[in-house]
Amino acid sequence: MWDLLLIDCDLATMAAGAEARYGAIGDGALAISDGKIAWIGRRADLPADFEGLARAIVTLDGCWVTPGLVDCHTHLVFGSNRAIEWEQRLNGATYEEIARAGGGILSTVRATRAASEDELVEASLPRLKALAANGVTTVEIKSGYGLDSDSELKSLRAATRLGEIGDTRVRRTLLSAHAVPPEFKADRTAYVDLIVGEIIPAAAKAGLADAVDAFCETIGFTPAETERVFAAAAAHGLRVKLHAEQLSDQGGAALAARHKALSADHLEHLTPAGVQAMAEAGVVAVLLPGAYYFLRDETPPPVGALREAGVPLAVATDCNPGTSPLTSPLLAMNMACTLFRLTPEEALAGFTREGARALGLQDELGTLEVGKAADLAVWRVDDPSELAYWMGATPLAARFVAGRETTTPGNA
Ligand code: DI6
Ligand code: FE
Repeated sequence: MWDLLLIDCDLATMAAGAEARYGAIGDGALAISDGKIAWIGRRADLPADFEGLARAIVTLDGCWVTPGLVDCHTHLVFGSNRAIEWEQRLNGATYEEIARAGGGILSTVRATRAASEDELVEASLPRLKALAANGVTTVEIKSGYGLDSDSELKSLRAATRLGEIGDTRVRRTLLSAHAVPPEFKADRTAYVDLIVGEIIPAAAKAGLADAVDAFCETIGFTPAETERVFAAAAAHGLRVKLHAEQLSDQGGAALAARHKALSADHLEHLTPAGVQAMAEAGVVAVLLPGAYYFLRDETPPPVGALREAGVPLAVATDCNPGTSPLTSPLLAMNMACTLFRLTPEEALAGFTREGARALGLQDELGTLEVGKAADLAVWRVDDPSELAYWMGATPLAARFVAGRETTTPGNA
C-alpha cells in the first residue's frame, strides 16, 4: 500500500546521469510510503490497479515537482541585523568609523550573546519560513556569532529547535572559528585552545553539531589554526567543511581536501592546484553568489575549471547579516547563473542533488528516486528553467517533508 500517490505532474528528478534535461519525467506519478518515495515513473506506467494501491491520490494540476531544496550553507541564527550599518556605509561612513562604533561582525556577536535561546529562535524563525516558502526542505545552520562556549551551544540549540518547530530539516555546523572574539584579541591562540579543548568536545557530547567549519582567511583563522580545529573535529567523529579562498588564496581548499571535508565554500580565489585537490578528494564546491553580489566582488570562482575537473557544484544562500542577507534560494540560483554562469539546470542541481552531497546526505535526499525521502517542492511553472529565471517570484504551490504536506507556501 502507498500512503499517497501524486499524479498530473511533471517530475524533475535531478537524478545523476539522467539523459533528459533535469532528469525529467513528463506526465509522471510519484508514490509515497513511510515518508519515502516508493514508486516514480510515467503515469502511463503505473500498475493497472494503482487506485487500489494508494490510500490517497492527489492531483497536482500540471505542476512541476522537484526535490525539496537543500540550502547547504547558512548562518541563519543571529541576533539583530546590520541594515542600519549598511545604510551608514552607503551614506559615506568608513569601515573604520563603523568598526570604532562597535559595528561589523562584532555587533552581531554582541546581539547574539545578549539574546536568550528563545529570542534567537524567535528572531530566526521568519528567515527559516522565508526559505521554506521558497521550497527549502533542508537547511544547514552554522553557529559562529556566539564565540564563547555558552553562546555557541545556545546558537546550536536554537538551530535544533528551529528544526523541531519549522517543518524543515536542519543540519547544524559548529563555526566557532569564525572570528576571534574581543576578549581574546591579545591571545588568539588561547581562543583556538578554547575551541579545540572545550567548545568542540561540549558540542559533540551534547549531540548539537553535525559538522565543524572554520573561516580560513587573513581576517579569520590561519591554515595552521584551521588544522587544529579540524583535528579536534575528527577526534570527536565530526566531518568538516571550510570557508576557503573567499577573499584571498590561503590554500584552504587543499587543506579541506586533505581532511576529507564535505565541502569547501566560496572559492573566489581558488587556484588550479586547489581545484585539483578538491577533485581528487571528492570535495563539493559550494558557490555563494549572494555574498559575491552584496560585497560587489569582481573575482568570480573558477567555475569552468571546477566543472571541467568534475567537482560537484552546490549553490547556497549563505544567509547572514553581514555579507549575504539573502533568504531566497531562487534568487541565489538566478545569481549563480548571471554572475557565475551556471546553467539553470546546474543551479537547480546545486540546490538539490549537490546541496545534499555537501551535507553528506546524498543517499537520503536531493533527487527524486525510490528509497529517498519524499521531500518535494511543487512549482507552478511551465519549465524548471523558470526557477532560476524569475527574480523575486515565489512560484511554490506546495511542499512536502518526509511525505507530509507542510505549511501553506507564501503564507509563512
Ligand atoms: N564569510 C562571510 O562572508 C561572512 N562570514 C564568513 O565567514 C561574514 C559574516 C559577517 O560579516 O557577519
Ligand atoms: Fe558563510
